[in-house]
Amino acid sequence: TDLSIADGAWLLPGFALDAAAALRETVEAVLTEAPLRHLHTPGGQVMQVAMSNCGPLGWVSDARGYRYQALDPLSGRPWPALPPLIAGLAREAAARAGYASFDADACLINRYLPGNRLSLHQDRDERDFSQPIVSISLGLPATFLFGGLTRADKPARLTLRHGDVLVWGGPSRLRFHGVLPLDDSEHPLLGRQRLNLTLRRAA
Ligand code: MD3
Ligand code: FE
Repeated sequence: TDLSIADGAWLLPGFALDAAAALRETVEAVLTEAPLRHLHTPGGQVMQVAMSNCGPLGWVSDARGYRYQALDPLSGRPWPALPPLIAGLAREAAARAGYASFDADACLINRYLPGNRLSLHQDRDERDFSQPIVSISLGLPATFLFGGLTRADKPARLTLRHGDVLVWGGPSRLRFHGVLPLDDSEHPLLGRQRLNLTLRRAA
């Protein structure tokens, strides 16, 4: 059963469960072409969460700032193609949450190891904030924080489990959000990690 998290934001518990094993293999194949790496923030910090991308555009961060680009800076080649399995699942999830015809052009892959966190931030590097963001969680559970439209709004907590899908759109698209440090345990399919796929319309 779908849960309304906030205005325009939906949790679809277990929406990706049936596809999880195929998703894991698909992501592994992407990561052999575009390995996970620790990006640097414009402020000079190294991000705990390791990242890669697939699709026409990939999100990167370095001393010059945050942006989407067509080429993987590690290889100089285009990011791996967006696998139809991932694009299709994101489109179905968005439709279920009321966002018809979601057409992602960017898939960010986030890998959390025990202890890794993602500090509170907004996603605002995309061109069109009327397009939702779809996030697919695999592996170890994480405590997700979602705040309001200003950093000062005290965030609420939500556990994201293996196979859960979140859709953020409408008035919630620019909410502050983050992830608490990952607890150490073992997931039967993913081992000691959490993978998050975040699908966006960047351009
Ligand atoms: C709420 N990733 O990649 S996904 C990110 O679990 C990011 O890896 C987290 O935040 C993760 O930018 C959270 C859920 C999510 C993604 C985008 C959002 C929630 C959001 C954009 C607006 C509001
Ligand atoms: Fe985010």
